[in-house]
Amino acid sequence: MTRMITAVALALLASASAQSQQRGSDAPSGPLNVDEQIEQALGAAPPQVRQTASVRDFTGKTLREGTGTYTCFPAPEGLAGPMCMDAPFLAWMDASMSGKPATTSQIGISYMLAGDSLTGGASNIDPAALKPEPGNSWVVEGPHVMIIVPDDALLAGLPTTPVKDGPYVMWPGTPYAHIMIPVAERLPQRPASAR
Ligand SMILES: [Cu+2]
Repeated sequence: MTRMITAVALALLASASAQSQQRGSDAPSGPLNVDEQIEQALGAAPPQVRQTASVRDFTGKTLREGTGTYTCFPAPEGLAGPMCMDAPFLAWMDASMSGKPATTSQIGISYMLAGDSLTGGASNIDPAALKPEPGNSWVVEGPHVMIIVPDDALLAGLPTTPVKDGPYVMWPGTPYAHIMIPVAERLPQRPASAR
């Protein structure tokens, strides 16, 4: 488990530092302290998960020991947002972040009830994209839940673009396809020229 998280951590850190360099003087001031990281991470969880979740940072360090099955992470800078995931989703996330084939034998669930960061989000078509580019379908989603399934045939029939009126598939046709279930209003979008 620790090794898994470390791999996630390294990939995310690499993305984060690339983003900071690109942002240059617009970079937000200073990193969050531990309490702020915990608070941000738990912001992704519903109340009952918030009570029991573990919190880790992207170096693999445990910031808060939990008693439950969910693990919450603060937002990687410039990408996505804070999230709380169960064990199958955590394993899948590690594979997707390190570019390995991501499969799961079980349903995996991740809460992102704080939504993406305003400076985060993701390309809906390219799992490796780090920022909005023309045509890469970058979406800054509001509060949502994500689900991975063992067999992509189960995704058939869902929209494959980030529609605004219901669930859709992110990263369709890739090994990293998953269901996005928005539960509140979508956030303002980042223009493709944004740094
Ligand atoms: Cu998400």
